Amino acid sequence: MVNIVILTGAGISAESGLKTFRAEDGLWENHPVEQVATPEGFARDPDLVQRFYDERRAQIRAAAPNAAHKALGRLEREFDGNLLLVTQNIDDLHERGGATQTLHMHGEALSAWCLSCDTRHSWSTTLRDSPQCPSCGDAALRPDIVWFGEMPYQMDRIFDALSRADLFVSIGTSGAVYPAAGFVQQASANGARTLELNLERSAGSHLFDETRLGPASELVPTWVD
Ligand code: BV8
Ligand code: ZN
Repeated sequence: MVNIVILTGAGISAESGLKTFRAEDGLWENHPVEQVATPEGFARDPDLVQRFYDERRAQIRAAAPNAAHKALGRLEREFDGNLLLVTQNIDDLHERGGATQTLHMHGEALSAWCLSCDTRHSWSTTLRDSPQCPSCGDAALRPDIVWFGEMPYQMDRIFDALSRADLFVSIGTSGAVYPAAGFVQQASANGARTLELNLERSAGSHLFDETRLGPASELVPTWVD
């Protein structure tokens, strides 16, 4: 049984019209994203952070999955080995492209987390207008997103899959953010072959057995087929 782990980043959704982190000036209303996407930023100015994610959600809803998302959805359906699709992205384009088991290690823009009763709720509109938790009624909802300085989700499951991987494929990520940027080394250390599909060389390109450069909407379907 062949084991594959795939990691995707903002680059796989770029051709769907969603901004990446590094391409733009990385600012939100003149605040560095690293300041907005943090628990301190949320404590300091929750309304600014909610506006940031309202905007991201609106862009996600207006976006459509591209050929790369659809190719990975096809791979999940047709591949007869073990496939783990891990994404750093908070959009739902993998799901709308047909993938059903996507692991969102940095959370999801369309999910809200209640800090009072620790429940999660799908969140299609702004919580600024209705911050009450549907379960407990407290106004304790925050974006269900892993901010800088917070522990990404399901790391044990990811590390376990990397320890057994025969192939690790990284798609559309700059290799700037940890722990995701370290996955290629873990996979290599466990004997996996490593492949990078990216528009340009990334901070981690030298760590891969093979790097193919180009848009994900071309590279991913070609690789899947
Ligand atoms: C943690 C959700 C510890 C939010 C995100 C100093 C050194 C090393 C590490 C650190 C350090 N200081 C701090 C850290 C840790 C920090 C970190 O790595 N910081 C970086 C900036 C140095 N990491 C963390 O804080 C993580 N947590 O470490 O916890 C801990 C331990 C114990 C207990 C508690 C805590 C949490 C990080 C998660 C932050 N949240 N996202 C949101 O989305 O709003 S990160 C966010 O940025 C994304 O999710 C993503 O992960 C990252 C952006 O990376 P990419 O996805 O790669 O996007 P990017 O724009 O960078 O690159 C796009 C690529 O696509 C480019 O290469 C481009 O060429 C390519 N591309 C473009 N178009 C296309 C394309 N490719 C193909 N086709 C195209 N068309
Ligand atoms: Zn609650």
